[in-house]
Amino acid sequence: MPALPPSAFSADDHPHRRRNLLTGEWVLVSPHRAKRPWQGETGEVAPVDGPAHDPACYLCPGNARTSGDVNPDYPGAYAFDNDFPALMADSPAPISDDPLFPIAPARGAARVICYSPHHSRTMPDMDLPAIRSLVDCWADESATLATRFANVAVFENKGAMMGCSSPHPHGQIWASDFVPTAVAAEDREQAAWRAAHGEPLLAQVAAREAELGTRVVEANDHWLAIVPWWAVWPFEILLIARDDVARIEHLTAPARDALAAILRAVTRRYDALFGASFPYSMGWHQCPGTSADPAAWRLHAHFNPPLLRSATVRKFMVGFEMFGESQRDLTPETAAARLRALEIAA
Ligand code: H2U
Ligand code: ZN
Repeated sequence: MPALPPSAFSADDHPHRRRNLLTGEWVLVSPHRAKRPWQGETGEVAPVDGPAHDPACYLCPGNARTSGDVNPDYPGAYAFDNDFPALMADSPAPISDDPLFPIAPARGAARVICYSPHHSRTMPDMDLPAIRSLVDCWADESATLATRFANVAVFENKGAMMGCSSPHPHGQIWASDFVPTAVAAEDREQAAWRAAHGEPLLAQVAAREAELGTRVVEANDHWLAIVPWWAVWPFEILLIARDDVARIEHLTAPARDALAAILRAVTRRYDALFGASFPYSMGWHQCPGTSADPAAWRLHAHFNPPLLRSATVRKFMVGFEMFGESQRDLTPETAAARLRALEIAA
């Protein structure tokens, strides 16, 4: 069959691949498959007013954790050493030079962050001063851990679907003496971009996306939330710092206030999409201590939510995605338009 001329191509209709400039990986987009009828409901969620304190919760103020340690009566965000850490500061180093069984040392620290004393309020239900307290906690933890470890990974698993172990809103930090694979890929790609184009990749992405608007979900003076060109998850969001900042602790006070506002707005849009508390895994990416080019870095957070069609129907990364490359049906532009169109309370 003869190939159609390039002018016949439409990104809304025809399968194509898009390259993720942060990782170098490709994603297959099959937009015609999203034209199946849509019957999902959408709308604002009524706030679920669960209890402020649960005597059986390991994370509530004043309660004992599994280790027996008692949480203080903390007023805002509160961080403590994970009682079951995945990384430890003093593990002995393995010794082997067998090329068939490569092995490397792994040392670090793991912390848990309770978002607030309130047992039931997730980010979209927290008020701005409470979210700002969380941002300050992330920044302080990141600064302290960076003096001892090469990488500080700040993240949140939200919802049982994403493996979150407690309803008390919380996140985690894993600091490591090595740079994990995904951060190393972004370090390599951002350095290569700046070498070739003279500017940080995400500075250029943020400027162009703000101008185009088609993939923008929320914006303020210091932050831009987009469904990126290369999004893999149906409603994936990339939250980019618009100031020239590479680490959380370097955010100014106005940028921290603006971050609290955009976090609330983005998570409210997420909850409004399917009228239910929206699960995701959120992770910050910041310049590691051993970066090839710190000036190429721009602080950002990824929100990877699993949901596709409703509060219960999720996208599975299986088959072609697992053994070939990631694939999506809904275009990032359509996902951004749907998130943007939702009515949310200020
Ligand atoms: P996740 O919900 O993302 O799994 O995070 C909860 C973390 O809290 C988990 O890593 C820790 C678990 O080890 N934890 C404690 O450190 N102490 C406790 O008493 C309960 C849970
Ligand atoms: Zn609790």
